[in-house]
Amino acid sequence: MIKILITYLFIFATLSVRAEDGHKLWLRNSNPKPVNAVCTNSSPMLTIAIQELQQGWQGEANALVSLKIIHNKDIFRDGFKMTKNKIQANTEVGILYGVYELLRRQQTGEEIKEAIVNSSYERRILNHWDNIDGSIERGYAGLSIFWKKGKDSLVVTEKDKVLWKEYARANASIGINGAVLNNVNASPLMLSKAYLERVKSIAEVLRPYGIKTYLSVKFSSPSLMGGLKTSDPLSPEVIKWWNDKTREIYGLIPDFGGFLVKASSEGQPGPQDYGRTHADGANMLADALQPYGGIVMWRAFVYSATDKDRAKQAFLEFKPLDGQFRDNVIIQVKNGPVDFQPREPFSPLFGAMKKTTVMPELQITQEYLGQSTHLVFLSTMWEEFLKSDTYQEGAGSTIARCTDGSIFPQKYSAIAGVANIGLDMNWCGHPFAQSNWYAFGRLAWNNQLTSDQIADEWIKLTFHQSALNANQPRFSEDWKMNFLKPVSKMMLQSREAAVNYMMPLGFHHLFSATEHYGPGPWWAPKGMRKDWTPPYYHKADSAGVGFDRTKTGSNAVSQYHEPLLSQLNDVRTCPEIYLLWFHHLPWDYKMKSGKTLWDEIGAHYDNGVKQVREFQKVWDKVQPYVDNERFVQVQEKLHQQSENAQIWKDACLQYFQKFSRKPFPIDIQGPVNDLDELIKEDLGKH
Ligand code: GCW
Repeated sequence: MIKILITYLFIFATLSVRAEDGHKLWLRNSNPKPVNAVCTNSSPMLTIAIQELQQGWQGEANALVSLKIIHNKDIFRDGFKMTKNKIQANTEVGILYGVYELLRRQQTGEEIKEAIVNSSYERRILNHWDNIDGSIERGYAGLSIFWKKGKDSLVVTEKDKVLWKEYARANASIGINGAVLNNVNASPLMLSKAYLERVKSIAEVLRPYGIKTYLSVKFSSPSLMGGLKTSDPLSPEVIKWWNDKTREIYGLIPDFGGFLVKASSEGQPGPQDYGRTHADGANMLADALQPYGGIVMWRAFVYSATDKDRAKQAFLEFKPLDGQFRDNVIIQVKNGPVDFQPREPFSPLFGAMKKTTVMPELQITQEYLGQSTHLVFLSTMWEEFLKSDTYQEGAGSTIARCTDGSIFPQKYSAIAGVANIGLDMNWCGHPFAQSNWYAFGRLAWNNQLTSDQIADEWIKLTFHQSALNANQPRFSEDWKMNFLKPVSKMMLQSREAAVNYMMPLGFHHLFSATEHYGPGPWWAPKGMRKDWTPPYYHKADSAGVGFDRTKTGSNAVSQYHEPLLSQLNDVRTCPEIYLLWFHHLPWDYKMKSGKTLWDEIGAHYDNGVKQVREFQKVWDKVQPYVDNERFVQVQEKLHQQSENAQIWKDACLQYFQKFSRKPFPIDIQGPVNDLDELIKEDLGKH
């Protein structure tokens, strides 16, 4: 009888690995223990803090937990002091963050000792590229959670509010405290009364979670919306228009964060249309926002043809303006000098703008990294970026330190990530894409965190199965060995794998068409801007391959600080991961491995394909530990990723072979796809 019962229990335990639609993200509070939470003050935000404790408490049953607003000068901004059962902060939002940290530590089994925890950046912001018709630029997880099409598009429903609340909670749980609600390619309608009313409703839901609302604005709004003859930033009527509009916005949303602006970039209007500089444009908006404490995030993603090398253009335009911006202007700079490629060296603007606040812009949505089909954990890419040494103020001037206020005196500090969130049930399309949202928040909070710590936390929070009885350890040794470890290893390798099968050794922008998904090193339609086509970037010819950005080439290296400049300039010291970014080299150039460049390129593509096949094996083995729904979803996506990786390899190697005229490297698997077929089918347009 007992045996039958045990068997029954065992079956039950196995079945209890329930189906999961992924909607709960990393917030899967299960079986909370009773807790007695008391707080000195009361407010909607503190009520949330208490509710969270009650819903997620995993500490001692019936513990007394005290939440207290204090004045402690070692706690900055929204930081907090934490012990096992006490959270103190100078602000309400500090208390909320302390609660989430305490719960996370309980849920992941991390040690909880007395500590003051402060954030690296003051502003930790998601940029949504959501259009007001509900579509999302570079969105791969369904339509917008904020905007929709149709005649009822501005009606705020209960369903909307529930979703916004879930969104706000997820963000707050990882410390994100700002959201830009619309695409940087902004519609002027965004600033109309009707849309601003909806923004107000969204802001009301986000506010108790400590999230400020921001908007992207179109620079020519005064003419397009206001009917003015010009949008010249120095024109008094334009200045007045923005002042009035800003006042109107703050009337609706008193804690409004400010504007994000894409100006004089990719066809968007900007101050240059009126013969003015970026500083003129940004300062005019900054002055309008200043009385209310708002900021302007002005993007440096510009590449008008001021130089033959697109990678140099943002620096050429912005560096001379250093010192000319108001102190509530932040220049938002993409991590790399070109555009969110699988791997780029950092943008030389970091550390070089010494009198201007600069914030990194990272891309969480995987525009160039397999979108919502490929499993790519971006944390390692961001960690590599944040730890890069600019040498601008001596060795150790990492990007993290140049941007978080450690090196330069600056009024604000900020970091942004382009969101990967949509209406899909699991928010991000790929179950593992949630880890990138999570990682962005965690790194924005603490830019010194390591990716293995982040992966470890995320896996524990996302895939933890509740124990059958309270005496079982939260994570069994078996689970850690056979699930946590292999899955974490797979995540940590995944970005390098993508670099290998897409564009290793400094290759960049080898995408077909403008979808930025599949390979197209050949793609160069007549009449297309050259710097939108792959041949511009790889420059393959019979002599070799790569973009010569050395002193004798485009001289992009000169935008970096010594000793990095010389290191990148010299082919013998340039890190091989950036080799073809900075050098044009013969196909039989000798690599550190002893292989020729051609063979080494082949080895990387081949390795990338093998790595993904390895991921498939890892995932197949962890089946007993995952609910069926997520298991199958990831399995199918890995299958597609594996096929795609093969296509990338076959396409790129066979294409470059036409220039190298060398045999396929003998120690790698030969192509299985025909190049002409691949060109015809064009995975880019998937
Ligand atoms: O990465 C590129 C994208 C565009 C995007 C642009 C930008 C919002 O391909 O879709 O537009 O960058 O960052 O402004």
